[in-house]
Amino acid sequence: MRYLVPDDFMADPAVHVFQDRIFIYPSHDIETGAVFKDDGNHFRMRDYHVFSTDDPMHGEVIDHGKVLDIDDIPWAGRQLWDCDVAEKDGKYYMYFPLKDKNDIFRIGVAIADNPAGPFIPLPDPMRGSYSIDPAVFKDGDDYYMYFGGLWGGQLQRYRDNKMIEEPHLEPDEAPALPGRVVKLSKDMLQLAEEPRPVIILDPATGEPLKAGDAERRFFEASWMIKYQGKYYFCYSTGDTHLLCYAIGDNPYGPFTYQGQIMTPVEGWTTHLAIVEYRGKHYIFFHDCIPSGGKTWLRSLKVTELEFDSDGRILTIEGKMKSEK
Ligand code: FUB
Repeated sequence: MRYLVPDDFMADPAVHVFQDRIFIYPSHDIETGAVFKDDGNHFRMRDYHVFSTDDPMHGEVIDHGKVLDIDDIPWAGRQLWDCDVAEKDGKYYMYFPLKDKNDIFRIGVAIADNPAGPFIPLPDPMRGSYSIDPAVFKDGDDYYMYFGGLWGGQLQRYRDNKMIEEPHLEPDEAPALPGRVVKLSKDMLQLAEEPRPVIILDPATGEPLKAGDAERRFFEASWMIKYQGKYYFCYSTGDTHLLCYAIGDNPYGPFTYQGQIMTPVEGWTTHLAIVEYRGKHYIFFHDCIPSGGKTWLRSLKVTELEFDSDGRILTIEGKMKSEK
């Protein structure tokens, strides 16, 4: 394991290979003195930096500088959380969650001519967007955005893509609140359809995981990879601090729960991006060891990820010591 940006606090990595380099799009954690609350009040990020490398375990990591600032987003309220970037026809589209002036998370788009930015935000959030943690996955000519997060991510405020009057989680025996997936429009700027639930099935029963199944159900931090023709939906279980995955036959699912990708790291949140680069798979994540356990000051890490011959991900020990 390696810390990638030892001199600053970066979290929630989204990672892609563009122009034969690894590009990393993290959240930029800052100290504001805000108190820790279950609604994520303490995560008050205000900008994004982009990093790149051609050797994630040992090579130089270039900081391309600040590429988007909250002050440049016309609809901004507060809290720039986990973003992602996709490329289409030589343009780079950043998708970012941000609370609007009513303190409601929406997902915005910013555009750049190259993967290192700078990104220019559109004047309004995507129509019909809500919640947090957008992760964009390209499959053939189509782009899918996975999103959603419980508690501070506000997913419990929505049913059937509509805001409800009394936000609530489901009772323990009911199906868990799912993350969402939606195809993006051809111009990459809007949702092309109504978002659909990302259903995760219990392999033993074939039924959706239950809300009370806190060690397996979805909480936040969606990520999608394709491996040997199968779709691996990866996510965090939030309050049980696990990174898990479930496998399906297409980008919409349903997905069948498989197991843990990583055991808990130091810190409350846990978040991942997996990328294949020059024949190896890498997992990017964060922990709070360098800040002495301050959960709002997280540091970016990477390690190699391996599959067994059946396509199962070998579980990584989250508290493993770093090499640097
Ligand atoms: O960075 C704020 C939130 O913490 C992210 O949106 C979640 O995924 C968690 O990592």
